[in-house]
Amino acid sequence: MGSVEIPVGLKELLQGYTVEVLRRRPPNLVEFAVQHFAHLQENQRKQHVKKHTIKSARKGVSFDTPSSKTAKDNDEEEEEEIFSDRRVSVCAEAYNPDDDEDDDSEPRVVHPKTDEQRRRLQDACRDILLFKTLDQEQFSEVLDGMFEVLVKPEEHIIDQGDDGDNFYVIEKGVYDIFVQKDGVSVCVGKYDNKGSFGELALMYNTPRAATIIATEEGALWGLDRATFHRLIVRNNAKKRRMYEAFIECVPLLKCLELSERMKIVDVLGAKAFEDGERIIMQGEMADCFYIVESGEVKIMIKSKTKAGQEGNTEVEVARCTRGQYFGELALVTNKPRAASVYAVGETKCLVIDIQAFERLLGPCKELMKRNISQYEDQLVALFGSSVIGQ
Ligand code: 1OR
Ligand code: 1OR
Repeated sequence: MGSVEIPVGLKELLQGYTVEVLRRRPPNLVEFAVQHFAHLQENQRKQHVKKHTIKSARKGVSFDTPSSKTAKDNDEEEEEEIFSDRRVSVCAEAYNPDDDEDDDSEPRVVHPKTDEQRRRLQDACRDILLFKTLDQEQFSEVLDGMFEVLVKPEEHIIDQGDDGDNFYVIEKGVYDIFVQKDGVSVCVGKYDNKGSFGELALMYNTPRAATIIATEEGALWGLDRATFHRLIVRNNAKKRRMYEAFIECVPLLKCLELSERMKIVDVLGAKAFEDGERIIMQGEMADCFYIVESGEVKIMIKSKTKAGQEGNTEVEVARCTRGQYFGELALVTNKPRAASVYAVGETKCLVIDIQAFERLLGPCKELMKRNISQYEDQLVALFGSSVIGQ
């Protein structure tokens, strides 16, 4: 018997329909299929019109893009994207969220919630960095679009290599992060009752970069791919415009490629602090890293008594201003925070979580370590050798 050739795009087309059915649970599957495929056809038509318009507009104009693809490559990529509803792997840098205007025609997804659910959801989302640069309306659309997911011990929430479906915010539970290294699955970190994951595959149209497994019973809030695109990925275009110039002049980040610096912008959050507000507390466990965007911070260390015990008075040891960073020491050494940090006047910082720090700031670690060795010299000069190794 001859082999049957599966047409390109068929699998993704049927998968897309199945995902929508599971997500929306329509009462009539046939009627829903008619609507779903009619909507897809309409989007394809619009994409063709838009892409041809863009292509004609590009003629005679030169764009400085990070990728050096030929016109033929680009044409092929566009065809592929149209066929597979953008789920094939498309080069991260080539993807421009600004092009995503069609997303506005997507129906707004609302998962009804009780008051109690909404309160829990709001608590879980309060410190999520990806939501920090959204305006009020976008944020409330994100909350509307989220749905509760209860998980069991050892459940795989995400498997490395899969296509991305949802982004997740943690309400509770501990989740291990595994990454394949030389064919072996290695635990590279964990989320402990806070944070979020699953943004990378949705942002860059890439396969899942890690496996996430629940170690105990837990609760998550999911956000579907289309809503994540419409609200978060499109907001990233604005973020890149807002922070590009600033990020370019942060000395620490000079050791990264431009595309890597832009990936930092995609996942960072911005936080504002009032005069005197404590940003970091000495002795606490660390989960993020900071760059001062405006204002100033002071670094205070509790002096130690001769017996090696912590004293009550704090001594100012350093200040950081625009473009300087702090909060790296605990992440690099895996120890509690070595100092407290306070805002001096109104201060704004860019914040990067520990997973993004590990993933993206590797090339800057040597420079950080050199600076850390200077802290140690000064610490000994100020307090004597008893404080080292705290
Ligand atoms: P995703 O959509 O690729 C897996 O699905 C998620 O795991 C990913 O998004 C991140 O949100 C999250 N490298 C890649 N992804 C990571 C990592 C990670 N940690 C968490 N995720 N590294 C570990 C850093 C502690 C780098 C490993 C070399
Ligand atoms: P962290 O994660 O330990 C506190 O949180 C941060 O303060 C720390 O990372 C550094 O980024 C920052 N000694 C210890 N921490 C310092 C120091 C410092 N300066 C800045 N930080 N010293 C000052 C050296 C000029 C040595 C103290 C005498």
